[in-house]
Amino acid sequence: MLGGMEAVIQAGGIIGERPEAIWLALGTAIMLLGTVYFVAKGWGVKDPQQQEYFVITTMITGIAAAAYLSMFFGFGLTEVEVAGRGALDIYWARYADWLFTTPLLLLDLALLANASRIETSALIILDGFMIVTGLVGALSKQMTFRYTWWFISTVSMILVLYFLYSVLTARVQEMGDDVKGTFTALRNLTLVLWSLYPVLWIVGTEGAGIVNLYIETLGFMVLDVLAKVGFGMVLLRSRAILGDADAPEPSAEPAD
Ligand SMILES: *C/C=C(C)/C=C/C=C(C)/C=C/C1=C(C)CCCC1(C)C
Repeated sequence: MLGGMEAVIQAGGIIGERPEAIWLALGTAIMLLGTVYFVAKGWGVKDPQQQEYFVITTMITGIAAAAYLSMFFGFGLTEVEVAGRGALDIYWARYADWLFTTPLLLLDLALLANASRIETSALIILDGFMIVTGLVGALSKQMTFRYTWWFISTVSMILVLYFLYSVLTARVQEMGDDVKGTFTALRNLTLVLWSLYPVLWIVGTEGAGIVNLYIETLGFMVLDVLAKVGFGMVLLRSRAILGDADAPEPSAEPAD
């Protein structure tokens, strides 16, 4: 009881010092709830192919929950002295999170589309390059360098998204309606949400500084929750994964 009170007081102190920490706390809670939900939903799954999706998707929200908690505690936070801008607060733990979670999201899509090993590797390497160059940009001390790395990272992202739109989409065309429908929904979700990350970065504190850290942290939290928990909800509840037996029937077929 006393320990609980102390924890609440301490959390209050963190939010008092860093107002954006409220969104990091909320992000931690939602990612944890998502993780628990996916574990519970995947508990009885016996089919190894189905299990794969549950394991990957649960890891995504689990990693994000840990990253959000570390950012809330101020562990995943550093200051970068930027010429003409002063000391910027940079939450580097985001990039550690994304370096693992974005390849896992792509792996879910690649499995769904039955992509080849080489296609999956190309996608994941390009994605890793996007996150690492974004991190270099976030840690650079000159605005010119920061914008240059942002541009390089954004070009990589466009290639990743184009790959989803062309190569993986072509693969899904020969598959059943369940897979096609689920893949298309998740692909479109990914195209829209991922495109917003570089926009938020460039208008936020890492870039032009039009949007302050409080709003930026809220924005990234909403994007992360939709791109991970929202993505997992669509995937793990779909008939594409569960098959006809386990997924809810859209309408009952009368027996003859
Ligand atoms: C769950 C987390 C997800 C889906 C994160 C996605 C992140 C990106 C697509 C980030 C992209 C970036 C750029 C394209 C340029 C600027 C730096 C980044 C890392 C924000």
